[in-house]
Amino acid sequence: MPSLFDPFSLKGVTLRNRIAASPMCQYSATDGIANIWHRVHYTSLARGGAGLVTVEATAVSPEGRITPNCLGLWNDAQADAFRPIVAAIEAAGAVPGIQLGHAGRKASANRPWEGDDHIAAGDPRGWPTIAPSAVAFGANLPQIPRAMTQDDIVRVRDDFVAAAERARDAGFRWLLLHFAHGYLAQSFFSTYSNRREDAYGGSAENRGRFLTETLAAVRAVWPADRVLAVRFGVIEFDGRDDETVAESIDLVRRFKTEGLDFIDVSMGFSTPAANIPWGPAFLAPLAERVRQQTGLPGSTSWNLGEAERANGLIRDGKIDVAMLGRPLLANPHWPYAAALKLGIEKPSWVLPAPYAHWLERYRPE
Ligand code: 536
Repeated sequence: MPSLFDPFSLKGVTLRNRIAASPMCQYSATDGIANIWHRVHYTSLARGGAGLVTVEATAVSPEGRITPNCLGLWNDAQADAFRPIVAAIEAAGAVPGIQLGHAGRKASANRPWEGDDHIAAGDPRGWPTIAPSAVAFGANLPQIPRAMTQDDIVRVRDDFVAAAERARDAGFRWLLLHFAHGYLAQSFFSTYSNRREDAYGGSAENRGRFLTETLAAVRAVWPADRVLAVRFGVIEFDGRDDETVAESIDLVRRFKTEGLDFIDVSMGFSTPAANIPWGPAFLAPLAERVRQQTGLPGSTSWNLGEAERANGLIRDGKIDVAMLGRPLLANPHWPYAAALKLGIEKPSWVLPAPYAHWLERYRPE
């Protein structure tokens, strides 16, 4: 079995190791355009040694942003702003990836450090939200969304396709569709948010239809030699998990039929009533199950950020890639520190030659 520091190849893409920077919202853009902060942030993650650097949830349309400060990819100015970031990630030896999403009923929110709630009605910074049904998330996100028409469904699917084309042309090599965390795609799948009586609601197959159609449409424009991945919330931790997980695994099998290359296992966040059993690598057993029952390579995240733990998950064949978020914010150089902890003698496995050469005979205290 491979270790955390063995390369990972899928389609025409090779990661130098199994450490991926998870997409992490910076909420720092104006008009959805990446700026110097994003350049610093993503360059740091790549420079620190991760194999894959995934740009944060990027909205496929203005109304699909979580906050007014989210990145977007619905126009060419936004696409152009990503080009130097793609180049910087590659120059530092990592593969550039991007997550595309639509926030659905969780859109039009204040930043986490400015309330994490819906922007108040009447505030010109906010906007009307859309979702499969006119049901609010509740708690801090009380805005009632407008139920999407069939035309809306086609338009949002086409927005995903147009954004994927721009991501392709900007040079991203790993595309991660955001089908998790209670945002639009997840909200089609979840019965908490989907009360539709047409072909997009009701049975698990119908609730999965928007997701499979969007995936298939994106696959048609996403090059065959690049990776198409989905982050999917396969569990809610709401006491109904046996049924949810079984339905989710069925749906991931359909994703595979439509051309999915890689599954990133996450949570639904569809209800404020969830009771999440936070703990070290608590989603890894589920990721292993999804990986085994679908035959797709996969990853998960959440509390993997200890070298022996992350390495053990790869060694045991539970996951193929470890998605790290907060550990890389705390220390972008986590990969090098992890390599030293795991006794890897050659820094050139982790870092490019201009650094590795000098670090060959130097060990930080
Ligand atoms: C989950 N989050 C996921 C987000 C943005 C906000 C936070 C997303 O998918 N865009 C999260 C919860 C707790 C800690 C870290 C991340």
